[in-house]
This record gives sequence, structure tokens and C-alpha cells, in this order.
Amino acid sequence: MAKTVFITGATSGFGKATAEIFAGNGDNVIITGRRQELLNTLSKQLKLEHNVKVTSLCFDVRNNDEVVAAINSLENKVIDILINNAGLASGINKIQDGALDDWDKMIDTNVKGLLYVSKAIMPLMIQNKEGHIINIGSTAGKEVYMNGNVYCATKHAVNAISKAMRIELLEHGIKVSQVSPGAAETEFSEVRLHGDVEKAKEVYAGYEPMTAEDIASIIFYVATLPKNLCINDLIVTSLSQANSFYINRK
Ligand code: NDP
Ligand code: 8X3
Repeated sequence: MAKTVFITGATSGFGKATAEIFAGNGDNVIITGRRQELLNTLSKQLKLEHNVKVTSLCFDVRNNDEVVAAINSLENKVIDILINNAGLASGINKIQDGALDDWDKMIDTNVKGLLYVSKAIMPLMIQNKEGHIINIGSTAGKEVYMNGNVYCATKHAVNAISKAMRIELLEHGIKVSQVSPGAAETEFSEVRLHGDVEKAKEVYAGYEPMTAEDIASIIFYVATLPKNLCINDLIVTSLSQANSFYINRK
């Protein structure tokens, strides 16, 4: 039976590819992000190609009023799968040189935004006695690397929140998984480097990083296991990467 999948950050990268894979499977998708134009284009594309129900909600996960209003506006409040994907790194400096604006953006989006969206959707899943939350963590949530400081801290927080959700939602039969990718080429580095496209390309030079489609296929796998099975945490890198520190560049 078709599921309803709520994806944050579906205008680009992992979220967009994830919306495409679920819609391709015949599932209904709720796509969200701040860029209305991109939501409109993706919505049209998915409806045309896959004939599924696509709802697009334009909001900023950092604004709890917007989050609550968007979720309240849904006609059908049965959400089978929530993919907490919206997130970013902003800036890459030593901690003593960090910019407050970058820190606020990362903490407010990756930690508080994920919490706001989850707070609005968890009661619906509890009421429905079923649901699956998939949080997008990172290898940065497992190890702290040079110049990663606050971004790593936010992904360590996602790691802890995922564990907490799994414990506290256990009695309600709600699955909680974390997918923790290493380097994948999306808009991520461009955003992190404040729009410097050339520098962003260098991040992926000399090796084959993962793609958004790779991560979407992993998320889809995690989401489609038998009901009795729950992937707690899945760390995935390309063959060129061992962990946050070692990348085999040619
Ligand atoms: P992209 O930059 O391609 O996509 C990020 C998405 O998040 C966009 O759709 C963006 O939409 C959305 N987003 C960002 N800020 C907000 C906000 N305040 N409110 C709502 N939506 C927001 O990056 P990725 O696809 O690579 O990243 C997705 C997730 O994966 C992030 O959590 C990232 O930390 C994580 N990750 C990425 C890795 C990588 O190497 N690429 C590796 C490991 C984890 P819009 O701008 O329209 O709001
Ligand atoms: C994104 C991967 O290595 O830039 O979470 O932290 S990394």
C-alpha cells in the first residue's frame, strides 16, 4: 500500500533524490523547503512522472510557528515516514574564528529545526500507533574533525536525539533510524563555503564521492525493511573514504 512520506529539505540533494525514489515507488510525498520555485518544479515533475499525490509545504524549519502552521494545513494527517533531512554546514573555520551567524544557522536548522518538525509530527504517529522517523546524521556526528567544530556538534546532537527518540517512542511502536553519510556531492559544500562554487568542487577532487541518489537508495532501503526490523544507525561512505579523516585522493 502507498505510504505518505514527509521529507524536509526536498528542494535539493538527498531530500530531492529521496522524494524521487519514493514517488517512483508509488508513495505519496510531502516535500518541504524554503525555495518555493524549486518545490513547484519538483511537485510538477513527480506528479507527471509517477502520478502520485505530492503536497508541497514551503517553510523554514527554524521557525516553529511556520512549522506548526504548515503541518496543521495538511488535510490528511497520517504520516507514515518522516525524513528529517533539512540541514547545512555554514563556514569552515577554527572554532576561535567562527562566526556567530554561521553557528546560529547550523544549530537552529540542524538541531532545533529537526526538533520542531519532529515535535509536530510525533503526536500524529503516536495517535496512529505507527510511524518511522529517519534522521539524517553524518560521519561528522561520529568524529570531530579539524574546522568541523559546530557542524560536528550539531550532528552529534542529531545522533543523541535519534537515540533518545528510539528509547522514548519504543512503547508506541514507532521506528527511529539514523542514516549517517560521509561525503556526497550535493549543494552541501557550496552552502558551507558561502557560495564559492570553485572551492566547493575541490572538496570532491581526486576521488569519487557518493551522490544524492546513493543516499536516497540507502534511505529507501532503511524505510522498506519488514515491519519488525529497525536499522538503528547506518554509516555509509564511498569506497574512497574510510572515515572523516581518510579519503583516498588520486
Ligand atoms: P543540500 O544543500 O543539497 O540540501 C539541503 C536541503 O536542506 C535543501 O533542500 C534546503 O532547502 C534544506 N534546508 C536548509 N536549511 C533549511 C531551513 N532553514 N528550512 C528548511 N529547509 C532547509 O545538502 P544535502 O542534501 O547534502 O544535505 C542534506 C542533509 O544531509 C543535511 O542535514 C546535511 O547536513 C546532511 N549530510 C550531508 C552530507 C554531504 O556530504 N552532502 C553528508 C552527511 C550528511 P532550502 O534551501 O530550499 O530551504
Ligand atoms: C557532511 C560530511 O565530512 O563534510 O556531513 O562532515 S562532512
